[in-house]
Amino acid sequence: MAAPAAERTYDDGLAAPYAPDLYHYDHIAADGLNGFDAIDDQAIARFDREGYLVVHNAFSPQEVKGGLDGLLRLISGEVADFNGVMYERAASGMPVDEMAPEQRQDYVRKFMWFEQHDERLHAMAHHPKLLAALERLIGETPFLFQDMALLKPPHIGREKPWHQDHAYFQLALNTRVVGCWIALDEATTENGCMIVIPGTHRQGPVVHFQRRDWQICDTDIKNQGATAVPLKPGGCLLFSSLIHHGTPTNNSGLRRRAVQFHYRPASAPKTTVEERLAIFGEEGKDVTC
Ligand SMILES: O=C(O)CCC(=O)C(=O)O
Repeated sequence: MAAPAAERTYDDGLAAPYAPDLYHYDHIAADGLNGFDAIDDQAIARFDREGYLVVHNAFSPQEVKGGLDGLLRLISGEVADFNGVMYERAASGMPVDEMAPEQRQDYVRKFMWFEQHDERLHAMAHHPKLLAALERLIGETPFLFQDMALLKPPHIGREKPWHQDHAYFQLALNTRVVGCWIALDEATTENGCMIVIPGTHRQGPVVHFQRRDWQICDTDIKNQGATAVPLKPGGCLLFSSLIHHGTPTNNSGLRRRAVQFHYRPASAPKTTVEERLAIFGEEGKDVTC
């Protein structure tokens, strides 16, 4: 059973209009690697320079199907101790409880903390080749500390405004954190693929504001050189937690399901919310949005 309407959780961001050029990009990522085995020293150097790496065919069609089946199983409500589904606000008047999971997924914004609840999703997050690549990027044993998926459903899938993932994490700024965003459908510039601004991870932290989301102020975004990262199912984007990135609204009729995992060095100590906000928060800072 899906959660009854009263217990349903909704995305707390704001689905509001934004400037048409906010997600303008100058390039389409064209320098992807073919599989995790292709990550060599040159690729690691590119990651350090640009803040991201594109890996095509990182997961097999069977693994992608397993991931999608896993998400549908979690949406169906049959996993009793899983309650990490968050719906788009646009679903608030919809009878999603009466829908089959296949239809219900088109109202889901977000999954949190799911990988422990489905062995196929767990296997993606702990894929040996992914972990080996992460060990090289991070410089020590990677530790999965967050799993999260934005499904960005057709027509209603809200944007994820420009941000740095590190602004969400209780980890010291010099902690090498790598995100892995895996396309389960084809992600295109029409249905809201990832857009990154290469090199911005080297500019340090940017103050975030609570606007349509916890985000970088729209007017602080300098998206010259922004690069869209379309991916086929099974392709993935590895990216620094300090790179500026975002995704526009899905105005298309196409699904754009994806999962995302974040890894830190196993030895990295945690900091506090206060320490994080002293760096990324607006309070006490002489800046406006
Ligand atoms: O999946 C998306 O649309 C954006 C994901 C993302 O940037 C994030 O969750 O930090």
